[in-house]
Amino acid sequence: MALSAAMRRFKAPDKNNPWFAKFKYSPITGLGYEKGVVRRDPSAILRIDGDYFIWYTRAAHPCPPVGFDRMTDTLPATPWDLADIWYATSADGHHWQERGPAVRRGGSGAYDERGVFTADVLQHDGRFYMVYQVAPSPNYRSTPESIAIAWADSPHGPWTKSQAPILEPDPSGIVDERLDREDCIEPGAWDSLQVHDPALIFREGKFWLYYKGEGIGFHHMESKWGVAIADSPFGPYERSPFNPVTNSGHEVVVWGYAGGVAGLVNRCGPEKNTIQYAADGIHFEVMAQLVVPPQAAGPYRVDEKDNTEPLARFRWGLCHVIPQSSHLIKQGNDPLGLAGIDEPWDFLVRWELDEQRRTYI
Ligand code: AAL
Repeated sequence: MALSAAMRRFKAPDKNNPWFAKFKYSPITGLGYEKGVVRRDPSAILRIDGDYFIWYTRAAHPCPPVGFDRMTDTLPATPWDLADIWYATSADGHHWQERGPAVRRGGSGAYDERGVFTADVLQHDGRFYMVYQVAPSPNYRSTPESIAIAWADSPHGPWTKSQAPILEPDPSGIVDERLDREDCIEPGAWDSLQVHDPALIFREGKFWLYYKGEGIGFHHMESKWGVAIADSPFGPYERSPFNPVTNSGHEVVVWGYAGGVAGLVNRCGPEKNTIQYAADGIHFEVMAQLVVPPQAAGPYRVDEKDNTEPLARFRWGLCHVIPQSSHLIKQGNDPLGLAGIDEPWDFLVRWELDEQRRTYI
């Protein structure tokens, strides 16, 4: 077969690479497209007493987002503005029942007054720890966003929130909150503007909090990941001196495997759309390059005893779909029903590995 140099680069390494994956997408019931409601950024999925549990950002808005210049106390700037964290359960991973709010945004003057969103939940020693993003009010273009934690004895709650965020942006850099990060007075560190998308992993007796950082003076799509480590889930968290631990990546998707940490690095940076692995949780290497990976994937986290291959904790889950960029996952006969959607209400779909299509060629 005649092969271009580009295709030759992929053929040999990816054919039998256990880290390589292609994906297929299908609609779900209960958390699909709904006018007036945003559902996005799902957590990893846990199985508890025979049911699957998922937590996600949910907002009911009077209109599609109006942007930072027109937002008010009730009009959202972005799809994830004025949001709370809700949860849903399912017996089969296809049909979901929305169960209500898990963690709501705080009252007037609270550190999380404008929004709580982008959750991940770790089950550890019989307890549930939820890490998530928080935004104060007012929330302008360049307002700092932080990471907080809540805990519960049952996946149904009630959840107790931390008194204060557990991780805040690096204090370097100066920007007027109302202006764009690129129009700053003084640039800061890679995570000086906002810390986002937390995911908590327990390894080597400590809590490893992976997060996405955005920096004052940096471009919008120049995000990277860092990690901060603590003895207790509530902190204090200490940033790794090696941060950032990736040079790319948007929503953080990480899973423990073989003593190390694997991750789906997507959307941003020179190594976007790759699966990476760090045996020590810090020094990530590219293991496979992907096409059309799920956006903000929440993978089903199998138990440690079933965690026997690289993608065991990345076989299926939910992800969000942003209707405006729906061409990304438009497939064949439009099984997700995207063609009829003309308004930007983000929603959740199911993704899974496409075992039939394991190579590029
Ligand atoms: C997401 C995440 C964070 C960002 C925004 C909402 O996909 O990266 O949550 O703040 O976009």
